[in-house]
Amino acid sequence: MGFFSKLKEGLAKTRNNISKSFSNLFKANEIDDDFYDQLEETLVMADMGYETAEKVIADVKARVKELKLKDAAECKELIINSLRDQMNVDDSAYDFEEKKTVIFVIGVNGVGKTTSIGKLASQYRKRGKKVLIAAADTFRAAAIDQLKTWSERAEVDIIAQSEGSDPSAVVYDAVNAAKARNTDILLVDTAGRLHNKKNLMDELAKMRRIISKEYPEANVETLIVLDGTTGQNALEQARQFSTVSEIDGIIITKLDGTAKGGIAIAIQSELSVPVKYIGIGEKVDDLQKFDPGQFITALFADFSVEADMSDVERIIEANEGIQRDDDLFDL
Ligand SMILES: Nc1nc2c(ncn2[C@@H]2O[C@H](COP(=O)(O)OP(=O)(O)OP(=O)(O)O)[C@@H](O)[C@H]2O)c(=O)[nH]1
Ligand SMILES: [Mg+2]
Repeated sequence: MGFFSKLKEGLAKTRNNISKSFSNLFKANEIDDDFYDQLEETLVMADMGYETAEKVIADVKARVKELKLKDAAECKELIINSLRDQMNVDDSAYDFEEKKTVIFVIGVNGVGKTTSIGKLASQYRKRGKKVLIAAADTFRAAAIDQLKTWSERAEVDIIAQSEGSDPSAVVYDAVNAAKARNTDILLVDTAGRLHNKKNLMDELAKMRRIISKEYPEANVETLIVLDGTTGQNALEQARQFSTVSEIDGIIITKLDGTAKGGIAIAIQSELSVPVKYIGIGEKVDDLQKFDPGQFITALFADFSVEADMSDVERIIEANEGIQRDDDLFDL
């Protein structure tokens, strides 16, 4: 199954929620205050958040006025397009992949940091990059073993020390190995931490200092991993982390099987940090660059029984430059 089909399947529960309330929304005949109230409720119920809902509504109102629309059903595409616009990712978001880069992967316990590193390592390696991973989560021996398993699966080298060793010492070793081996991308796995655990945040800062001292020519990219099944909590985590740490991008995991997939839209729309990758399963290929057009198409694939497919096709067409999986049209 291709990534798009899997994404579509993974978002089935979210889509189910949305489908019902969206269909109801368009049963209204006129575009009036009630319609907008109902739209707000629909978006918020779908975990897209108040801020996003407000932005979409302002946007839709302006377009409705401009196009002199009267009929609620005519707003369907406007809403979908506006949601997609909320998620635009800047072209420069992935520039780091082409540089000598150290990627720090941070986040709270169990969100999918180690798994995402394994998947990214494999994908970068397959693209011809020289990849190295560093086991800087030294809290548990199991964490180091888990990363070793991923390094074998991804066929990339790993730098690790024993359980309980100083994470900064691991980073120091890894940086020197990266320089000696002419590594393109060094991925650093870190222990799960909360933004308010000062010693752990200090530890992160110390690891960063080692990089700037030992490997100043490297680009540093900090990615925070958020668990998509936790809905608004995920958004809150990203907010709080960004007050104490630099964050260059977000990885949203576990978008398979959650009913809270709308959170991806809220995160992208409400934080000034882009969502760069999404995870939709535990296998190595179940992580890809976040593609707003693809995401929206998957989310609204069958939102209204009476929607003609041309709606979806037009949305895809409006999405210039999106990667078209062959199965993207397999709606
Ligand atoms: N379904 C699904 N499971 C995922 C995804 N990403 C990670 N997981 C699972 O989530 C669990 C936790 O993943 P880890 O990668 O160990 O998470 P972590 O953030 O490294 O956890 P700690 O190191 O304990 O803080 C594992 O069982 C993973 O297989 C995903 O996209 N979808
Ligand atoms: Mg881990």
